[in-house]
Amino acid sequence: MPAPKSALASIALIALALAAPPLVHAAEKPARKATAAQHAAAKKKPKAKAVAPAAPLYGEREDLRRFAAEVAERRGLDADWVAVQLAQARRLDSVQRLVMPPPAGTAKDWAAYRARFVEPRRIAAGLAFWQDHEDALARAQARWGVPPEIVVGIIGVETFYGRITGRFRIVDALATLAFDFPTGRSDRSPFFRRELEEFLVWAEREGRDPQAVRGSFAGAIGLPQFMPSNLNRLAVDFDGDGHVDLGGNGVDAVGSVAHFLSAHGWQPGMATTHAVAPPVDTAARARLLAPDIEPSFTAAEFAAAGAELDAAGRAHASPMALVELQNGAAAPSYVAGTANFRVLTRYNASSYYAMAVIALGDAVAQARAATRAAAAADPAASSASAPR
Ligand SMILES: [Ca+2]
Repeated sequence: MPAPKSALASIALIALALAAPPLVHAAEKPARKATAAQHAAAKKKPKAKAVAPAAPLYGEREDLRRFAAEVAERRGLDADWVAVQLAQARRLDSVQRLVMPPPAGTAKDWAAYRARFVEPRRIAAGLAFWQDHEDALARAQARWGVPPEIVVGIIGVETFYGRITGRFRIVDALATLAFDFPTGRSDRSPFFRRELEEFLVWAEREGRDPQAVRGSFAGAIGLPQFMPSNLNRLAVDFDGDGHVDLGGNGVDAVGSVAHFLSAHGWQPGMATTHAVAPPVDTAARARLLAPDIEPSFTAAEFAAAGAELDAAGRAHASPMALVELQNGAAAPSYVAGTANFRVLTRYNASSYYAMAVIALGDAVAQARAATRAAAAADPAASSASAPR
């Protein structure tokens, strides 16, 4: 049961991400949630190919040829190179299926979603990632004010610290969504055409073979699953080797995630959530829930509506959102989301996503504190590499 449930949750997340404005890259949702389904699809593909014909090549299709010429002209790329790259793209049925919204009536389940990310193996991997990138995480915090546990939470939820970065060829995924976006949901092909253009610009600049780059079905790339536009706009060369490499370089990934959040308004020192008991009165509760994740009410307004914030929430100086997380058939959970909570949803337009990032980051931070405390209590038992 857990598997189908989380797959549905994933798909729901994708749908939310795709509904988000273009500046919000589609990664988070699609990337993360996509991964399980994506993996299954990617694994099945080769077997299916033995008997089924290969996915159709875009080849000489007129709309792609026109697009190639426009991109080359607009971005100063070699027209033949662009045309050759796009002609080799393939339309993937699996990408068209994965981009569709979940079936109507699919119940959201925060408890099940959380359990998928906050589990021992992912926490252990997060602990190792934190120790391996301690300096980069500290530098990112000093520069952009984003705490390590938030960066560690994002990279863990996105790709399990690089274990699941997506197996789709980016050129196939983006061409499919740019030129054969499935009917039956709002058309986002203009967004994906822009991303395909940005992808070609990035590959050319970095000297990468566009045919060899892989990622999520939605076109997200690397440890932090950046969409190509964000790769060009917000990714940083944080280890100073002259390249932005989010595929294999954890240091660049750390800096890029922190820079992304900072660029979207992250406020150093502000909590992401405060504990809250929602108003018992259903009309008052509905009023607080109406703006969804947009921080809209002061602590005084929460109180006036009958919501009970914890002490830190009562002292919070800027507006907050009452965030409801459904738990399937069980009672929903609630938190008060701050402006920084809203910033996390810029990465992936879902409150469930933001909560998973926070919960995983907290779990890894606790594991790290416990490890350090144990090492401090018994230095002889710990190895020379134990964190200090
Ligand atoms: Ca670098």
